[in-house]
Amino acid sequence: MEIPAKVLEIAEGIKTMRIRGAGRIARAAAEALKIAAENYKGPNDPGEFRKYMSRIANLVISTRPTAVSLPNAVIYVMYNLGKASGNVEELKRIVVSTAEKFIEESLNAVKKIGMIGARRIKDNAVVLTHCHSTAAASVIITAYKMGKIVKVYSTETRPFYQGRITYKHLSEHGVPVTQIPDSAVRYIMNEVDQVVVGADTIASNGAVVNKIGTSQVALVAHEARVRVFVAAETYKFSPATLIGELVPIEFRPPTEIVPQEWIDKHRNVEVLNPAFDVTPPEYIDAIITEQGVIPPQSAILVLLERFGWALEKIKQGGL
Ligand code: RUB
Repeated sequence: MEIPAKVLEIAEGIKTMRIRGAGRIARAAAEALKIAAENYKGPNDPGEFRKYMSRIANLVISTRPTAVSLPNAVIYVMYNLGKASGNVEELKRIVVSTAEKFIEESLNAVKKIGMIGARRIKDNAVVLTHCHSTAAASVIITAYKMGKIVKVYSTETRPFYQGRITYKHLSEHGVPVTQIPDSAVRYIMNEVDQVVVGADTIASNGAVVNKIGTSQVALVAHEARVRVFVAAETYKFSPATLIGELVPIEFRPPTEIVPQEWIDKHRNVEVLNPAFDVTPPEYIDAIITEQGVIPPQSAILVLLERFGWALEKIKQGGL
């Protein structure tokens, strides 16, 4: 059976970063599964429906490698489908309702993170953020509305300039934002009280994978004794890291850094575009989740609580 055009559009949107940011990617993935189920027109055979859904799941997961929120969203829906029995109509309903539940819980988690995280922001704080994270923005906007934030420094976040999205997002809520180039972070850090960033993936040892440059920001903050907070929903914790799997770092096309003509003229120059980096737990003061604030060293507890059920499957190579 053909894959519905809308599902292909979502997959392409994630790949080309029209849909970006780990939370939005996860919700888009759940939406793609829902649309696929609703549009299934294959044989009236539960086995065929399951095969079709697995094909969609693999397609969606293959779009971007680093943010674990993507496979976690897909696995959540597919695990519930795997447990269910019944005819095609019943199975379709399971996919639709679990996808909707994931999306709703995800949006609620971002709101809760805002409320929980804002309590950790000091009065009259100057905050620095990197890239564009809806979870980090939720903390910043909530704290601003509580009258706690006087200024936000937002890095431009080369090469994709997600800082401009942050600027627009925060400004729309009245937050005073100053854009700085990524290279100005150390210069400006002595004015900063707290750093708040998001996460694509959190490993069982508390290491945080986020937009390239996050680890430099955290290192500079550590040197300046500025506290670093990571705002992340619990579906950004990676169950595979419980058994020692590494988080794959996405390398994107060099044309996001320099134009093709430049590459053609400088054939002997290699241009690398790693999209994410890893910040070790020692440089992170706390992770703000929808369940509360934890030290990075407690990431393993979140993982066991949320993904304990997945361990057997992971060991068998099933996730
Ligand atoms: C986005 C990025 C964000 C996290 C968290 O990278 O690194 O900090 O995904 O975002 P990209 P959110 O632009 O390459 O997707 O809190 O919105 O999930």
